[in-house]
Amino acid sequence: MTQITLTNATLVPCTADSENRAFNGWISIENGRIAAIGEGAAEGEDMGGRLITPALIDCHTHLVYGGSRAREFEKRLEGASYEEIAQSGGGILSTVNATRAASEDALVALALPRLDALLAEGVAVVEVKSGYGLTVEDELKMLRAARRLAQMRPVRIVTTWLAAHALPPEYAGRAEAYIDEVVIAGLRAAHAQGLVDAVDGFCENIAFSAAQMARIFDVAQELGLPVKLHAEQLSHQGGAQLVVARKGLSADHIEYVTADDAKALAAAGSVAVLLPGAFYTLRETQMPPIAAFRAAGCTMALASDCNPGTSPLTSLLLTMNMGATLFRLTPTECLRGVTCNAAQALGLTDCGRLAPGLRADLAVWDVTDPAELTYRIGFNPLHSRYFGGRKC
Ligand code: DI6
Ligand code: FE
Repeated sequence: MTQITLTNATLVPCTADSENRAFNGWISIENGRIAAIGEGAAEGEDMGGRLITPALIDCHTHLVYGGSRAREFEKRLEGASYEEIAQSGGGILSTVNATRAASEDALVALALPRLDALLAEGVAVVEVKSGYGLTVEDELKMLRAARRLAQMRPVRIVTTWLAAHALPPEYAGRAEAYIDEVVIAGLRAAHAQGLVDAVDGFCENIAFSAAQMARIFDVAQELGLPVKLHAEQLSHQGGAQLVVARKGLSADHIEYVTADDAKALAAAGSVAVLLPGAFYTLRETQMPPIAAFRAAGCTMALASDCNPGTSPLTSLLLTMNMGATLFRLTPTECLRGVTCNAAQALGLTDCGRLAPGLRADLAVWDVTDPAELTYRIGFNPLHSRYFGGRKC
């Protein structure tokens, strides 16, 4: 049995009862799990008062992809809109071409530096979506690449089927056939191969309708897979209400949700996943209704949305800062958004909090005030990271 105790630490458990109150104390780890946590002095490794939080969780990324969208970025700087670029065959489809052309090995090699950037800031769990293959085989290739990342680094990868991300040109005008032949057929294959943990879609006027997503969710639920949705990002399409009806894990982006949607999400127990990196990159002005989420008691998470088009972001610390500066979230909401609430958004109950019995996934920081994590810009105070009780 391996047992260690970290003592003289400033602990923020991120559990519901203690909220984000930081206290001086100790935490003991046994066999990769948190054994106990307490206030005051104890024998053990002196942490010098350093802050210990749950390791961070990035609950929404498109980490695996080929190519670059730097040229498109320049076009947008010159005034082209994201929708215009998408409609002229650029945008997601340019990443689809590059991802189809890349081998599985190449996709892994391209994703690793992005993953390493996240891990360097104390991340332990990363959700990774497919959605740039848009053929059965290329979508499966993306998910195999995502799964391989967990064998190459000390990290937990949660995979999501996002074949309903864009309509590929070979199916132009035949969205229903694409849904049957690629989205649903591929989902069944991915499930049979153990490659998929959840199902997502892009519910938007430039992508798929709520009715189309409902058809895909029927199959997800038949297979016992949880659902979530890119909903109400650029317009209001009814995606959030679909998540509610299916008791989905989360509705993501949701700049255009209404106060009624917020109440319904809270009642369904679905998490509102806020993605300030995409809001920032697209220079959106429609804010997600934070006051309505708070009033409804809706659980809010924050994620990087790391993707080559709308959020080329591989920093959860910067995501937290953007959550505060752009969306006016409190530092406490930002920290909970990338720990306990992000775990909830992934349906994980064994991580994201410091409590006995949970995985010992910890981040140790060279600061004492938890608000420092949100307040600083471009500064990484990570001291060390524990993954399943192992310092790495
Ligand atoms: N919403 C987004 O912000 C990303 N996907 C999505 O459905 C953008 C993906 C991209 O532009 O490559
Ligand atoms: Fe996304």
